[in-house]
Amino acid sequence: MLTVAIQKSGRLNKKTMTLLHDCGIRLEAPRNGTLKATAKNFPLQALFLRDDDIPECVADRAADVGIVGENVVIEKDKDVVIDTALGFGRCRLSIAIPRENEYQAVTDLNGRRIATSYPKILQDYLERQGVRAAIQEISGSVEITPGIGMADAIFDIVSTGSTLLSNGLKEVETVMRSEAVLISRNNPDAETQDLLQQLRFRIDAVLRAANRKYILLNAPNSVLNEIIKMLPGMNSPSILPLARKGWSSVHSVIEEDAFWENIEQLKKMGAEGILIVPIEKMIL
Ligand code: PRT
Ligand code: ZN
Repeated sequence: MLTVAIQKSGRLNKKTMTLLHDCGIRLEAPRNGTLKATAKNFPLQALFLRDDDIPECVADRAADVGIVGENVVIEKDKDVVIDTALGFGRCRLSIAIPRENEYQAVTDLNGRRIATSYPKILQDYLERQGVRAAIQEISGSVEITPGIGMADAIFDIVSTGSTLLSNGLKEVETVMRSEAVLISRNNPDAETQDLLQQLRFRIDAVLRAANRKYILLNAPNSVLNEIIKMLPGMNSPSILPLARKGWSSVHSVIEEDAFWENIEQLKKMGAEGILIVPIEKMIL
């Protein structure tokens, strides 16, 4: 049985549950007071915890793996390893100061008070930069501290930047970027290693599919070579003859990021009837 520590409620809970669901692992969502759930169709049990407790829980063997923000993993500094980046919960950890204050360089923070819930990450950063500042550790609402005179700057998670904006702050240094990650221990036992490998295989298939689309199009045979060069697919595209003389149907896989750019070019090359279809899982 693989025990997975996941966030009980909060920003990562829903996406974690969705990821496990897409991996074919059926778990009931945590209700008030539920600490554990056992999956129906995979030897896995979930422990629902506060995100701050997840690294320790894995390090202490209460769970075999965990899903948590990389920022929390680095801050807690427990004996765990980052196994797989999961592509959700993306954010950055930045230093921000009141909008009206001048700022030239990180040395401007010398002698200042910086409020944060991530003192270790901040301390390491300031040391690397050779800056001496007073770190004020607080557990929540970091963004209000400059406004009430408790701090000169903050170090906090930023996503869209609207929290900083509405508190009259501006971002001056980006210290790290973070996303949700799967964590595990060094040297797991054979059973854990085997189950982790199965879970990782499923996660990889889901993540790969999420970044790609299946594309079908019709094109004149005269441009097929050029189209094949643009759409290498997983190996090479499938080409099927159409009833319409001199035309073929091309089936392939394209990267989500390259998608709009490619569509424009394909149309110019004479492609017609372009269909883009989501992929559920992708195994190489
Ligand atoms: O209850 P528990 O302790 O489990 O949860 P929590 O309240 O400590 O964490 P939670 O659920 O807020 O966040 C969990 C994880 O989500 C974080 O550790 C990050 O890895 C990730 N994440 C991604 C974020 C954000 N985006 C985010 N925007 N965590 C917090 N925020 C907050 C941030 O603190 C700030 O207050 O959102 C605000 C900024 O957002 P913008 O969009 O206004 O810039
Ligand atoms: Zn937390």
